[in-house]
Amino acid sequence: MSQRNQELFERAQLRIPAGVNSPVRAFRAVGGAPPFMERASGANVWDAEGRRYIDYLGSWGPMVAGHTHPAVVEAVQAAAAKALSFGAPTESEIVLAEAICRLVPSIERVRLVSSGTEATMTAIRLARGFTGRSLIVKFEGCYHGHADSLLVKAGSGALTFGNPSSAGVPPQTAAHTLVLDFNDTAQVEKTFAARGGEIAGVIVEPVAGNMNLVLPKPGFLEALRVQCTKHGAVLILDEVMTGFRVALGGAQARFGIRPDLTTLGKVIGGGLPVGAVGGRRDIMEKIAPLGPVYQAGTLSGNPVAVAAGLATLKLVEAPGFQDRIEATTKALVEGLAAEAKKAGVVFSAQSIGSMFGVYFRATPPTSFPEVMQCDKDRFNRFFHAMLERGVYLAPSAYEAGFVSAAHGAAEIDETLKAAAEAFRLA
Ligand code: KE4
Repeated sequence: MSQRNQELFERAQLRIPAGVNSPVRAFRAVGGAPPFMERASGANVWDAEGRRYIDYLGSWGPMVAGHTHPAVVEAVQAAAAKALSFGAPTESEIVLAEAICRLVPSIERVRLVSSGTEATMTAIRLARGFTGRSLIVKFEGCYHGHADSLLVKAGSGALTFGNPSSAGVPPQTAAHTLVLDFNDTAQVEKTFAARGGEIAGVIVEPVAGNMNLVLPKPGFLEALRVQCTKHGAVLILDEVMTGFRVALGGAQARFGIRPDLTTLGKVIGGGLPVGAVGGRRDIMEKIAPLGPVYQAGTLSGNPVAVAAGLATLKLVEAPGFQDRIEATTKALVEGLAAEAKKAGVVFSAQSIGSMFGVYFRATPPTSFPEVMQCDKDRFNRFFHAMLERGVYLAPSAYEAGFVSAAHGAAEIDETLKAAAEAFRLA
């Protein structure tokens, strides 16, 4: 740990709990102290010591076009020079709403908010308000932000209510959340058979990225669609992470699933605070001031943030953008697996779009229990060996990684060279 970073970390902890404004940044999962970042460009970030890293975090997803893309910076500067915020409607919000509806056809109406948490919190409130029911189904290992109803872990046994996974969430709140096993289609069908009439909605990451990357098994998402339709429950695809990243139209386009509601974030803000909840017109028209489901936000649709999002979406939908970034990500994971094999390390990796997962396990996990079998300690040693060699991976064995359009053959080669050494040290 360099001197300057250490000083900043100690100073930060005097005024900010754990020295960070979001828990995962504190490096508690991987150990050690986090480098404090100072500037970024393209595929790279530099810390307070001027050390450069190839960045596979990309701010946890938003920086899909690469850091400080000139078109995005220019759009932000132009918007900021006109106004920082109105708290009144602007044309740019209409343009972003129209773009989202065009790129994600299941979204007929959309409300902009300022974070993914606000989007998912609103989506479950809409599901409850629309159906008049209270029960929400989520899946262990999926993360949807920190709204009370979603900070719930599996209770004992699948059909019992959830237990709070955070202090401060009343058991009465957790009682309205049922936590099932991701990819367990039979369990979903059994749960709906037993309690379908009570279920307001199901919220799922269509491709899980918060327990590391776990792909949906064939039939799993389809079963959610069938059961929600059959029992009148609202199917919410949380595409905050997968939106515009696993495909231009998100995971729903890639897997051919039409949800009732979709939540978005990250990419649609291009690094600035934007979230969105959208979907079926009849559900969205339940939201205030049209309908009885209240929701609001001082900075919702902020013109500077919207400008960053619009400029990013323009880049993302350019011809060939998705194919190129998917090919780069594939080259990364195939190269990592090859280096691990040469080093004789039990390892696997996979990617979808420009999201990827690395696992110290012989095959990619297909469920939360299988993720838990990964060798976390070995990942942590690998993480630090890569960091020391100028490669910044997500600081947890249970997070996905992200490639941007600014990553190219040179970055992949440099990463694989670092990995060749890091695997021997892990
Ligand atoms: P935010 O409130 O952090 O903007 O979004 C919450 C959220 C909702 N849904 C999904 C699928 C998400 O991945 C997230 C946030 N992702 C984490 C990364 N694991 C954000 C990083 C952090 O918490 O600092």
